[in-house]
Amino acid sequence: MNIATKPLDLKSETAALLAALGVDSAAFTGGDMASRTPVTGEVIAHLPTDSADDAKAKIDAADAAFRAWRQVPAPRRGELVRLLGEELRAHKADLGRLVSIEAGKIPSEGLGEVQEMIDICDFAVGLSRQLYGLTIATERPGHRMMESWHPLGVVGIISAFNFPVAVWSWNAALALVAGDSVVWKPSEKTPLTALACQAILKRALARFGSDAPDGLSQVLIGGRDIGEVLVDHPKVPLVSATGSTRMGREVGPRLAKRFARAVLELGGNNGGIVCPSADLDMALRAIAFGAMGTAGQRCTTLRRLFVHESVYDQLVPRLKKAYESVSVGNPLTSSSLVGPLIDKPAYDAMQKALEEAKAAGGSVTGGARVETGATDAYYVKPALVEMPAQTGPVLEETFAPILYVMKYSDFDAAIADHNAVAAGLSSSIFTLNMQEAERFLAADGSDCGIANVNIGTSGAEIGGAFGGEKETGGGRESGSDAWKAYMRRATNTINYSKALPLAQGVSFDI
Ligand code: UN1
Repeated sequence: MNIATKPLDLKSETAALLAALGVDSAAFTGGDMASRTPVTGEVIAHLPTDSADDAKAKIDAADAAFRAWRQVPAPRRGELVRLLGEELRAHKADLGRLVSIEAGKIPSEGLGEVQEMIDICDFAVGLSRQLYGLTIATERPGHRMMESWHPLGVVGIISAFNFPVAVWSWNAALALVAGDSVVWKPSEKTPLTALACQAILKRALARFGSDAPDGLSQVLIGGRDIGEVLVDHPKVPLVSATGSTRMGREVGPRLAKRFARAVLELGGNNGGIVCPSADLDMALRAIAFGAMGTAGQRCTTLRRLFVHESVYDQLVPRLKKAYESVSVGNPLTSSSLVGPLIDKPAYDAMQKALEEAKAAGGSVTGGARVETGATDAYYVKPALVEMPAQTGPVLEETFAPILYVMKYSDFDAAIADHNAVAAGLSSSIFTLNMQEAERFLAADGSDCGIANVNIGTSGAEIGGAFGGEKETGGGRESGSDAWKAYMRRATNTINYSKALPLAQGVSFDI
C-alpha cells in the first residue's frame, strides 16, 4: 500500500499510546535523542537521555532496592510478576501497536511479542514457588548437605531493536522472582517501548503494595556510553545482552575482567535441511515464515537452506513463487506479511550481501526496494538466493530477509555444512525419516542451542531455554532452568552430630 494515499499521524498516535500506557510526556518530548518509526522513517519523539552520572545513580538505587527485595519471600515476589502479566494482558493491544510503530512489525507479530511477555510472566509466577535446590548425600554421619539458591543482585539487561519488549521480559520476569532488581538499557532504535514497559511495571508495583522497594526497575535512555556504564559497574553482577556478535565481543571481555556473569544472546546464521522424505507443503510454509517473517530481522531467522537434490526442483520453484508474491508494505495500513527494515544501514547491508552473493555465483530472486512514498522508510522484497556453495556472504549473518539456498546430495556433508558457520543459535530439519531426524538432534548432529524437527528455526516458545553456542555467545534465557543464571548457589553442609569427622578421611587432632 502506498503510504502517501493514507497518511498516518504516527507522532500523535505514539504520544496517545504512550499516555494510555502511563508514560509521562516529559519522557518523550523535548529531549535530544530522536526516535524514528521505520514504518515511514519519520521522527516520532525526542527523548531526554541519561548522563553517565544519572546511570550510576540509577544503578545505585537498583542495588539498594535489591537489598530489600531479596528479603521478600519468592512466592510473594511472584505475585508482582503475576500482576505484571495482568497489566500486560490489559494493555496488550496498545503495547503491541507501539511495537508495530517502533519496530515495524506486522500487527500479529507486535501482539505476538506481547503474548510472549505474558507467557514468560506466567512461567515465572510458577517458578517463584519452584526455585529448588538439591539435597545431596553426604559421606559424613550426622551431617546434611543441601544447596540454596539466593538472589544475585542488580541484573543489567541490554536488548536489541528487533524484540524490543519480549527480551526485556524474559530477563526481568526471571530476575524479579529470583529476588534481583533490574536495570535495562534498550536499543537506541526502540526506547519508547521500553518506557512503556517501565510504566506497565509501575502499574503492577502500585497494585503490589509497599513491600516492593523503590528503584526495583530502572531504564537507561541513551547510547553506547550508557551501556558501558552498566557493563562496567561493580554493583551489577550479571548482564544479559542481546545483539550482534560484535557487541558481544566487547561486552563479554569487560564482564569477564571484573568476574561478572554474562548471558550473551548474539548473532544467528540459522540453517535448515530439507530431506528427500520431507512434507514439502509443510516445509514451504515453515521456511516462508522462518525466512521472511519479521522482515528477516529475528536472531532466529532462517538464513541458509540445504535442499536434497531429489526434491530441489519441486520445492525451490514453489519457494520462489512465494517470494515473488509475498506482500510487502506498511504494516499499519495494509495486511502485508513483510514490514520495513529498521533503517537505511540495514537496507545497505542487505544490498551489499546480495552483490557479494552474485559475485560468488548466486542467482537472486527478489531483494529490490519497494517504494511506499516515504523516502526514509526501507521496504524490500525478501530475497532468495540460489548458491552453488556455502561461500562469501552465506557465512555471515546479514540482518535482513535473505535466504541462501543450496543443493545437497550427501546427508553427512549437509550436516557438516550446516555446522560450518561461526554462529550456533537455531536449526531445523524437515524429514519424515526417523534416522535423519534423530541424527540431526544427536551429539554429532546440529551444533546449535535450538534444533527442531519439522518446524522452522524461529518462533520459539518461552518454556525452553533460549540461546545458542559458538559466536551466539552460549547464554540461555527464558524457560527451563535459565533462572539459575539469575541467582547464586550456596552449598550448605550442616553437622547435627556431636563429632567433627573431616571429609576425605583427613585427621587433624589438636
Ligand atoms: C530474537 O530475535 O532476539 O524464537 C528473539 C523467536 C522468538 C524470539 C526471538 N521467540 O523467534
